[in-house]
Parts: sequence; C-alpha cells; structure tokens
Amino acid sequence: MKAKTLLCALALVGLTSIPCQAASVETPGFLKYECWFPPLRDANLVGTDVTLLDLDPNYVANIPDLTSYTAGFSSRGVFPDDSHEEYGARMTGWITPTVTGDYNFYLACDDASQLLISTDGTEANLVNVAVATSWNTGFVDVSVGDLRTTQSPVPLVAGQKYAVKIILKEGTGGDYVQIAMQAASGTTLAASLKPLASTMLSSMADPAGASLAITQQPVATSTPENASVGHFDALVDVGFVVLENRHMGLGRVAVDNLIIGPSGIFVVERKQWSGQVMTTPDSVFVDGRQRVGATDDVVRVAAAIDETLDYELKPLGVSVRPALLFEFAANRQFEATAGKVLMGATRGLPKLIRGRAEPVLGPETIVRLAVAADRLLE
Ligand SMILES: [Ca+2]
Repeated sequence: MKAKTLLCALALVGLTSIPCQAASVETPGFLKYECWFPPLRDANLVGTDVTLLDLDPNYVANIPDLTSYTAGFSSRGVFPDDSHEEYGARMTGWITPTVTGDYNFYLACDDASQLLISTDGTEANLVNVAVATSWNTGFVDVSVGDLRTTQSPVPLVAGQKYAVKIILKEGTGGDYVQIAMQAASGTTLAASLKPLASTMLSSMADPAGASLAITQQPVATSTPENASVGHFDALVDVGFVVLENRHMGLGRVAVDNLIIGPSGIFVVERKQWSGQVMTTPDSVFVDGRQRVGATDDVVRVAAAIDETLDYELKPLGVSVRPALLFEFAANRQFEATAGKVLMGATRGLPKLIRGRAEPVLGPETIVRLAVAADRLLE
C-alpha cells in the first residue's frame, strides 16, 4: 500500500479569527499566530526591529490584538498579502520530528525576524537559532553565512517535542515570515525549499466556538520535509487540501486524490495515457482512440465518496465532483468538461478545479472535511 498522506491537511489552510475561550487541543499542522499593533498604544513604536515589541506593554503582558492559527511555518495563512503595516507577530507551537538527525532551518522574512527552538518541549529553554535583522529575499544556503540560516545544525530526536517561537516585526511594505527545514545532509538548494507544512508542527488550538471540529488527530504526513504534492502545488498554495492514494470499501475503491478547497470537493483519477486528448460531450478520445468507461469509473468513485461523507456534505449543499487528470497529455494545457466530469492535463486540471468564481467552502469547513475524509478513507 502506498504511503498514506494527509498532505498539508491541516497544514495549508489558514484559519483566522478563532476565538480562544474554551479548552484547547493540540492541533497538528498549525502554529498559533498572535499579532500586536504597537502604534495603537504608542505612535513612537514604529520600525522594523523585533526589540521594539518589548517596549509594547501589551506584548510584555501577552495581550495580543489578534490571535489566530497559521498553516505550517508561514505567516501567509493569516495575512495572505502585504497589506498590514507596523505590526509585530509571534508564531508559537512545537515541532516533533519524525526522523532523528541534525537539521538546518532557513528564515525568510519582511521585515526582521528571529527563530527560536527549544531544547525540549518548554518555552523556558528556547534558543535563538536564526536571525534576520532586516527584510530579505528568500531562503539562503548555509554556505552563504547569513545568520538567517542556521550556521550549525540543530540536533533533533524523533518523537521528541521541541517548542518553537518565531518573532516578526513589520515596518511597511512587504510583510511575512516563512521557515524551511532540511536535514543537514540534505542537498536541496535553499532557493528551492518551501516553507515547512507538516503535521510535525502543532500548537494548542481551541476547537470550540469555531467550526474547527478536530476530534481525532490526523495521521502524520509521510513527507516530513517540504511536502510536495506535485501536480497540485498550485492548489495547495491557495488553500486546498490534497489527500493521496486512498481506498474505500475494504480496498475495492481506489481514490487517487481527494481534493478539498474553496471551490468544493473533487475526486481525481489520474490516467497515464499519453497522446492528444480530445473530448465530446460524453466521450474521451486519446490519440483518436475512444477510452470507454473512463468517465463512468470516476463518476462512480465520486458517488461512493459522496455517500460516505453525506452527513458532512449534505448540509453544505455540496457534492463530490469527479475529475480525470491526463498525466501525459500531449496537449499540456488541455482542460474540458464532459457531463459532470472535469478533465485536464497536469497543468489544465488544477486550473479547472480552482476556477470557480465564488468560494463555496470556508477555511474551517475545509479543515473539517479534510479531517472527516482522512478518517473515512483508508
Ligand atoms: Ca516590510
């Protein structure tokens, strides 16, 4: 059986404005994100130095102006664009590595930021491991010698929980902080790394009062570092969750991908046929040869999932949309619909899935459906 991956599950959907009044549960994939707007209290507290935050009495007293949760090592889940100015932010939680080893961490931010990692699960033992004193232009390799990348790797033990804390101070213009990670022996160039999105990260989040109904922790992702979902990166980047290689009905029904995001829920069957894909309203031809049954199969799988998730989907008025992905289509931008079935080449299908104008599912609903689907699909 292929690796079961809840890719980015909770990981890539940003949740905002979750009230914090009831008991919290440890929530994989997310870090707590707190934000202060010091100029609200002192017009002199503007600038890009993280030490400015220590001059804000509300920061010192732990009274944030905003509390939220962000997907993975990235502030973009909360502030998706650069429209906020002069704030300070703190991201906190834990990292629980799945493989023992020495790791490098890479900080990219705007403006200054710091990454602290504890020697254990407590904030008391946080150690500053990476520092950026100003805005910068992305992750840099260890060899560059910039202190925003760890200059000596951090030793981590599998299964051990380490507290993490990131502090950011924004002045004006661009505003974000992101962190990538790779094993010290890793050879991926910093420029190719992505912010870590993984259930290795976690924080205490409050499931009450918001529809973040996490009753069971999702399984750990099997792609611990900078998980890539290949075909569907473009979807993940805009808040979709992608489940891969699942089964239902004691293995009788194979699900290549279940994709849940703002435009709905989709089951995708990946076809390895190469050639020019042509469609009519009810048939698919590859290099002129009709592929009978291709659409029928995925329609059946979609209906089966629809039925299984009925109690979640019915109240939303949403049903599972079937889709076919032609991995080796000669017409690489190909996209079409035949009946209810979306069809596309590797580049075309994600565009089609993303394409609906009005979002139908909010971030909390996406997370809830992802957790439900993760539980129901083997
Ligand atoms: Ca800035």
